[in-house]
Amino acid sequence: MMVVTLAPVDGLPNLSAVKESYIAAKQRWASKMAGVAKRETHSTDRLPPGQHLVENFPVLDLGIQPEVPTDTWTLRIHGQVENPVTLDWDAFRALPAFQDTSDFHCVTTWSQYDMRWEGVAFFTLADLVRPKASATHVFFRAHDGYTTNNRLEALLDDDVLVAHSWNGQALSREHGGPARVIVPKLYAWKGAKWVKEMIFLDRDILGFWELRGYSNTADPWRDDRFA
Ligand SMILES: Nc1nc2c(c(=O)[nH]1)N[C@H]1C(S)=C(S)[C@@H](COP(=O)(O)O)O[C@H]1N2
Ligand SMILES: [Mo]
Repeated sequence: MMVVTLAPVDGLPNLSAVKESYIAAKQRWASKMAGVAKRETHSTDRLPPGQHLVENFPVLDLGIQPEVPTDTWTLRIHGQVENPVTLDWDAFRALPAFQDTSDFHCVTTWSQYDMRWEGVAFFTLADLVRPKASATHVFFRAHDGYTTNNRLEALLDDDVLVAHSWNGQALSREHGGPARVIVPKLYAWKGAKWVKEMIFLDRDILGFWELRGYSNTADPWRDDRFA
């Protein structure tokens, strides 16, 4: 079993300002990692309204599938954080590994169950950069020019990660390799393929689809597709 090490609470900056919700959410994640707790589910209806189940893994992009070699790959995480970082591939892969199986819901109505992802938990990255109390949102940029935004709280869930592998294989280029963001409880456009930058913000900034009429909240169980 994987050993989960939590950063000591007194190692957190400005503890009084750290949101209770961060700590509570992190505890849920840690107990899941330790095998004690099941993941939180959003609903007892596994298939959200208006979705149909597929067995294949369709590819959706903006017509560009950038080739990003791992030897030049970097992930820059900055903004409203105490410790901005730029990770190269080796540094990213040296972070604690996180594996999770989750369902995938695309706004174009297909869903696939039991996608096995492996990568680095969003919590691990958040612990590394230490969000300031002012951080409320995260804006993501990708190598194809795509952007998307999320509420920090939505990312502090026990199933959010930056994935480098899917179903035991290195993530293919068409599916966003070397690394993509997965936010299972939201429509899949909220997870950037070919991710290169995560900016913690003290306000919301809309991303590519959010600017083009898609819902900013993107909750599949509320059929929350369009703004
Ligand atoms: N960089 C980038 N990320 C992206 C997209 C994109 O066009 N570019 N499309 C989004 C959409 S709409 C969906 S449904 C999923 C599709 O992932 P897939 O192609 O692996 O199925 O990626 C999301 N992330
Ligand atoms: Mo999508």
